[in-house]
Amino acid sequence: ATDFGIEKALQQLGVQDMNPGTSTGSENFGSGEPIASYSPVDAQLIGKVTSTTEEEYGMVMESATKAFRQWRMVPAPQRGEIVRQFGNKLRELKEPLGKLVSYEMGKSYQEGLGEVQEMIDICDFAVGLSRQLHGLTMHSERPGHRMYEQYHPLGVVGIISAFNFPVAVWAWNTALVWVCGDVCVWKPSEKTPLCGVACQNIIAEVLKENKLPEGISCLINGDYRVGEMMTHDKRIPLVSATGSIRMGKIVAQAVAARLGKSLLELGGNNAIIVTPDADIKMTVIGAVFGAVGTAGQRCTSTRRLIIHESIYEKVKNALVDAYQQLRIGNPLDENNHVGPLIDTDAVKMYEAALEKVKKEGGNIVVEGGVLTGEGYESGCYVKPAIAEAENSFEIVQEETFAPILYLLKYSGSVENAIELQNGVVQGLSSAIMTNNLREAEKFLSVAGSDCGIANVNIGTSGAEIGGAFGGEKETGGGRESGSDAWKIYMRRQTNTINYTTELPLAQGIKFDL
Ligand code: UN1
Repeated sequence: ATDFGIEKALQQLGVQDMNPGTSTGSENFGSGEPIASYSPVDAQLIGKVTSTTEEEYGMVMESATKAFRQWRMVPAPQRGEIVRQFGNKLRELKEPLGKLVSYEMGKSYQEGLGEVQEMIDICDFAVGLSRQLHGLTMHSERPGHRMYEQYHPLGVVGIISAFNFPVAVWAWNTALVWVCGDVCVWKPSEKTPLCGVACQNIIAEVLKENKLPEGISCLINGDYRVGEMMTHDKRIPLVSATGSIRMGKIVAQAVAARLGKSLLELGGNNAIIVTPDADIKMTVIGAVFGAVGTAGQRCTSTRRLIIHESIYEKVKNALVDAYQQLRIGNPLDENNHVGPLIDTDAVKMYEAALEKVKKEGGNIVVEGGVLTGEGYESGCYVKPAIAEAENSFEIVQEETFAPILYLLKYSGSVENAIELQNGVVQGLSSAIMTNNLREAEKFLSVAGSDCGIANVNIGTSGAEIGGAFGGEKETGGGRESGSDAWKIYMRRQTNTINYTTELPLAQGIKFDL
């Protein structure tokens, strides 16, 4: 791995062989059990972090709670200035951080850089937002009264993120958290803890340079037990969690039991509808990138293609051709398209899914398989596969975090395709490939896609930060990133002020004393 500059990147990011996994910004703690991070690229040990003990968690929460009282008093545009500085540091460290993302998670270096770019972009967005945390002014029904609403900071926000976007998901949340006047406690995935340490080092430096209190950005590490400390903690009004539907249901119930808020961004089962009017060349690019990008481990990855019968064979053949061109290997080598899965457990799930689709009657058109031999020693490299299947298959209804694409056939009008597309429990991303205006508009209409993201002539993945990101149904309903997603990080207050000497009651009620 040294040939790809990993050692130097780790050094630039301040990541050690052994890292304290708990941090309040200026203080780092490390007495819990170590978590080792092995690269799926070459199975090398990259480094270790300690997991957060209950006592350390208590120290973090004390720090965060205290920092919040101070941070909320800093005017929002000045909070934006701190986020601007953080974005600039990310610009300086884009290459090493992109490299660490690629090496620890396994996505291509290009995608690692893209992920850091998303962090930079959300910082820019948040800086602008820091002057636009607007509420409305309404007309009171009473004379001499003024009514308006305002948004105030909420408190300590808990962030639980997944391995597949080990740095960007935190940033989409925390850049907004900070301009909104909140502080964050972040638990990254235990599969990518060093990305968490690297990010915490970057923000800790910005906070130190600005003599800001520790606790504005906190890091904790560990498995679900550490996550549970946050979901059960009444001092955390909002928990933002990205991950599986299974995890999301546990988090949502724990947080709801204390009437806290959760922002959930869970699994997808994203489809592209390919109609007779589709541009086949664009369809193939969109579908292949959607299915094999990040080795099929994005929550927006394309899992299903719903193809009209009249062009089914043509699209299938074009895909098979395209899959023959794919180069699988070290993601730091820019000649490769597809890197490894995150670990050998993920490989087992990929293999089980392929077995299951065959058992349910599916027909494999591009064979999968685990790669062995030189360059594939980690055992995490798999061949992207394509199977012809039915939407009703159990395995097609599930989100398998791997590069397996299911081809489904539809006949008749686009409504039939929309029904298949919506016929899953997940509701994250969706797309239609068509040059037919009626089909496109139908797909976007009230009777169209039921997903949080619906695209025309674009694939399902690669959403921009400017839009609100998230999905419906079992995807959890949360929205992160752009548009007005910031509102969930604030508490809302309606204010009515009477500037007369009378006290008229609303609804015309008379109450004379
Ligand atoms: C995720 O996989 O959790 O739309 C997020 C995309 C990325 C985000 C994916 N911007 O593919």
